[in-house]
Amino acid sequence: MLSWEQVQEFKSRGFLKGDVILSEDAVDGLREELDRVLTDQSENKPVLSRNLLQRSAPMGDQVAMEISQDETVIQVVNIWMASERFLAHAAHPQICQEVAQLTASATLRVWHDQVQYKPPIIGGPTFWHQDHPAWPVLQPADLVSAWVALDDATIDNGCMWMVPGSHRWGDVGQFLQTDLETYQPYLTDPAVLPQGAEVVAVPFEIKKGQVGYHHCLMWHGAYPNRSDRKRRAIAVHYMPGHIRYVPKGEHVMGAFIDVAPGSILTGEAFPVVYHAEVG
Ligand SMILES: O=C(O)CCC(=O)C(=O)O
Repeated sequence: MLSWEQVQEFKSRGFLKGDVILSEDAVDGLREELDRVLTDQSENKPVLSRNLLQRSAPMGDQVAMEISQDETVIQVVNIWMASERFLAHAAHPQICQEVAQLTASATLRVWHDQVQYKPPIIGGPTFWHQDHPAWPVLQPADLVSAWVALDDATIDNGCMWMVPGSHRWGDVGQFLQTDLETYQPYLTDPAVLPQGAEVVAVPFEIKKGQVGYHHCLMWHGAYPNRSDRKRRAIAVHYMPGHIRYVPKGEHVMGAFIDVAPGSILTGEAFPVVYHAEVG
């Protein structure tokens, strides 16, 4: 359970470090499951498993050309569909209770999960982005993600970086740009930012088994991994109970949506992982 001060910190900064919530054994169990899925040994399959850096969007051709062929960020979307252990992780009682506090919601559904694995030396960057503009089918922008490290995530192996307060600037309506020398974010047209907004990124180092929370409008990105250590993590993107489906844009999870436009986004592919009895 989060304290009142922690909830206020999240509201103001848009991200928050939580507890170490997974034991060594639990982390080992998830790592084994990840290996099983990545080596195609699981009976059921995730929705996607790919090297994120082998596609051009949303990086743009220019950036794609400047990224070396070897750079790799393995992304596995909805590993919970391939692994009971990852499904149980998505329903982790402490994480769900804390996300329920951060979203002020009595119900949570999983929008989707994703592993991001940056291998040693060749692990590529995470380009600066906001999550919600990539999820146009969901309204309003009230989702919160729980990112749990499966290795210590530090600056040298590509921990995420955050821009404090940026979730309060809304959807900035353009791709965030990544400076490929400094891996810091910038905007092509900074005039869209509210007066006084300062783009200052800070590292968000997370210990193995620890959880970090971020709001779906938070500006975030990560350096490449040039260390000799892996950087594996599982993020679960949680929908509070009031999130509705809006038929707009495209997303890989779109194929799983079968509710009418304007309805609460329910369905087997979006399991309820938390429900508090109110009253
Ligand atoms: O793991 C990363 O480097 C990026 C993850 C991310 O963008 C997210 O969880 O929203």
